[in-house]
Amino acid sequence: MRFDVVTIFPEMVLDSAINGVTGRAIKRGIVGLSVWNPRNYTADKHKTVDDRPYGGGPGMVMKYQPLKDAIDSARHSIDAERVKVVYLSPQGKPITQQLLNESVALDQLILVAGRYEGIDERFIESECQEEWSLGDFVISGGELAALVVIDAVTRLLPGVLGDDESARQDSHMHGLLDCPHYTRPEVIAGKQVPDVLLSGNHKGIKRWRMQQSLGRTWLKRPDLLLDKELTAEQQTLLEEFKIELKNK
Ligand code: 9D3
Repeated sequence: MRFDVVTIFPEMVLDSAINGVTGRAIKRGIVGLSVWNPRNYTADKHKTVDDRPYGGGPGMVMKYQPLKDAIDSARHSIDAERVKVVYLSPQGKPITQQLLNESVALDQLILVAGRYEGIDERFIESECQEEWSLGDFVISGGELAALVVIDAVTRLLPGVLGDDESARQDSHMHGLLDCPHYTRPEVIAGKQVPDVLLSGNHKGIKRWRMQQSLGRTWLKRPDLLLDKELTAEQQTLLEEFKIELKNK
């Protein structure tokens, strides 16, 4: 899979993506990453990528032509069948795991990162299939959003994570929050590691972890439980969690 990021801050994307899971996937050739800087596609001597908004108002708007020439270079750089162009913007559809799952089948994902007040609407209409957002808060540009997408999609590609981590990821994509984790020492500031985790009872541990996942989801993110069918066993575990909580 190939990621292409259209950005006036290419080093911001590359310097980050070379680390960790994404960096390893790039080195192993599982993913490709290229950056396309609209500034390299300007025609004037000042390399102008932005201009004043029609109608007035504060801020600047990214010009159509440097963006268009940059994205055309990205498109023509490989012969990909399944290509999607996504504009990262505060007006976009909120990114969810489900949205990202649908992207793993692509050959090329072109991510357009805006700066300033935004980009010329005609570029969005003619070149971008979708608009994606990180959520209802303000950041300064689309680069961090592009990095989030690259990281999250790369983790889904076959061979990127080890078998262990893949299996864990699968089980965690089923819409519940994670259970708590503990490592040595056994006591920290008077707080004991839960007994069951030291018991060696693997069925008991599995049951406890599922119960914690259910209970924490109910406490912290009840919205996640609304569109989720719990098994009879899960319902029992959650009821038991609620009773234990009351008795504390
Ligand atoms: C303060 C400027 N805002 C006026 C109400 C508009 C605005 C323009 C450009 C807000 C943010 C940005 C830059 N943001 C992104 O490019 C962006 C973003 C975001 O800000 N929030 C959540 N997801 C994303 S994805 C790209």
